[in-house]
Amino acid sequence: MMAVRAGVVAMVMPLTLLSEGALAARPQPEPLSRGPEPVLALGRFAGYGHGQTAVTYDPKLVPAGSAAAVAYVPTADGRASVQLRAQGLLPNRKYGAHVHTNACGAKGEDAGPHFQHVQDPKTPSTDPKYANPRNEIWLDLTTDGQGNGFSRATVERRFAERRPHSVIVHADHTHTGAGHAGQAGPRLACINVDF
Ligand SMILES: [Cu+2]
Repeated sequence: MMAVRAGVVAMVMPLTLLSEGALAARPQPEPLSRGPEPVLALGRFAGYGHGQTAVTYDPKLVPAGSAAAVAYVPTADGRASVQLRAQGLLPNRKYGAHVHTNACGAKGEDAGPHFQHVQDPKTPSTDPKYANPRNEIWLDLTTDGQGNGFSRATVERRFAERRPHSVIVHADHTHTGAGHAGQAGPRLACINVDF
């Protein structure tokens, strides 16, 4: 415990000194050109309610009290990474997950369709030309023996004017064949993400 605390102090102290003393005396460097800020959503699953980040619609498969984190990290090459981490789900189970257009609501359907870079004129979109993991963001995961899971997807084009608002967790891994591409069974849970 003491060693850890000493280590943290050692890391923080020079930064404090720099910001208060040395840095102020120097000419300020040119601001770095930066992309959009990363976004992190973090919540424990519970029933729907105003301001609830993580909503479960099926507590048997996504138990109340289990948790999820979604990170959206723009990268220097103009793309972005989306990561989903879940904790406390059922052990050794496959879950589907995607980025959806709307915020979480009282029902799973409220989150709307999958976010698509190029929008399928037909709804629901089950054409693999549109419903595929390059045009959509798929975050399927398989939990370990403790019910923990992780997945990551690359977003080829960063979200701009048209932004998604949630990640939906589904009962099955995502199908890919024509006629049912993108489908992954019932909507079990939803995480609001301010992409
Ligand atoms: Cu979905």
